[in-house]
Amino acid sequence: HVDVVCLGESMVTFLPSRPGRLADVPAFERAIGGAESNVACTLAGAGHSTRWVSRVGADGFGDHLVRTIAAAGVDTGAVQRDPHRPTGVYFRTDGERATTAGQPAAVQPAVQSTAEVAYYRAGSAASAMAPGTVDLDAARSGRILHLTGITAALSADCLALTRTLTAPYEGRPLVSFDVNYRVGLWRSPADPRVLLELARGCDLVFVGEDEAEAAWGVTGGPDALRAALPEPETLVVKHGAEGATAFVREVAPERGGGAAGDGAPERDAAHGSGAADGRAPDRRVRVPALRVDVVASVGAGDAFAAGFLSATLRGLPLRDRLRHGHLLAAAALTVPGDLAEPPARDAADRLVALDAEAWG
Ligand code: KDG
Repeated sequence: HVDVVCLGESMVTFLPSRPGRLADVPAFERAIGGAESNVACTLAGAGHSTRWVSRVGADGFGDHLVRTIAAAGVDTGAVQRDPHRPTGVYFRTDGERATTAGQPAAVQPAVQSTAEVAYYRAGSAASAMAPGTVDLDAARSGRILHLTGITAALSADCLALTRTLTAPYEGRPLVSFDVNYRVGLWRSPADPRVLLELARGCDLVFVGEDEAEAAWGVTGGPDALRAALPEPETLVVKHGAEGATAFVREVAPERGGGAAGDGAPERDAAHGSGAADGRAPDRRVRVPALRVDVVASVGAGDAFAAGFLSATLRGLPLRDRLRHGHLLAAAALTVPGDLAEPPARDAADRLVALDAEAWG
């Protein structure tokens, strides 16, 4: 088994040469994007074995994606080439948030200030991923399978594939799901509430408070979200620039340290929800985000997920899983592209071990 398999569409991304509106930016630089391959690349950089499962065109952009993601240390052997459909591309601007120094760190806001995104991905090679076209054995070959709600929005086939992979089956890996509500992908009659249904079938879910409100109309903070999503063993609710709250239902004591590693001020020992419906009570930990000068927020949510997953694979306590998420998000927030070089593991561990004062 590899540590993590990430499945989803990646695109060649065009980053603006300067701030401004899409109508005004004169030149763009080529980079790569794709929430799931971002997670795979970041995890590979953090020392984990990863595989990316996807479909790209038999074109130069497809070559570039596969080459770049493989060069990051990710296994791309299960990526299919589609001779009939192109690789998706997208252009974006940074918006106000990215040009204002002193902004606090944000964990991938779903609704970004004035940033504009122009996707050219309808009918892409990846939108033809389906239960019958994807190598399902490869998709299920990790200790963790990481998916996002972006895939569900790409086509009926992609939604069917997401349903297949999030349904219960014998020997299922731990399924991680980042809701990743992308407003621009849900303009058709499709209803983003399907993301709530999909998330319910997963073991670990990442969701922003803002996107839960925009996609599902769920308001009322992390406890309300936990009430709406009681099934996943782990739920991570992101509060934009403020931080994140994780809920974990633990039947057995946590591996790798448990209470000794969890700072008391950030932790409620037991959280009431669950007891009434026969589920074990939650542990609930809230950890503030790091404050950094944001260069571009895109990719920060993926880096956060990668940090949390890496620490989960290492059996670290819940508080430290969140801190590793924030640390990698901070790295991604301070570069223009989606991907930042993660700090070496021992450096990351030292930063995560800093006291509560350093962590706000
Ligand atoms: O999380 C970053 C992604 O949003 C970006 O790389 C592009 O995958 C992408 C998407 O579909 O928005």
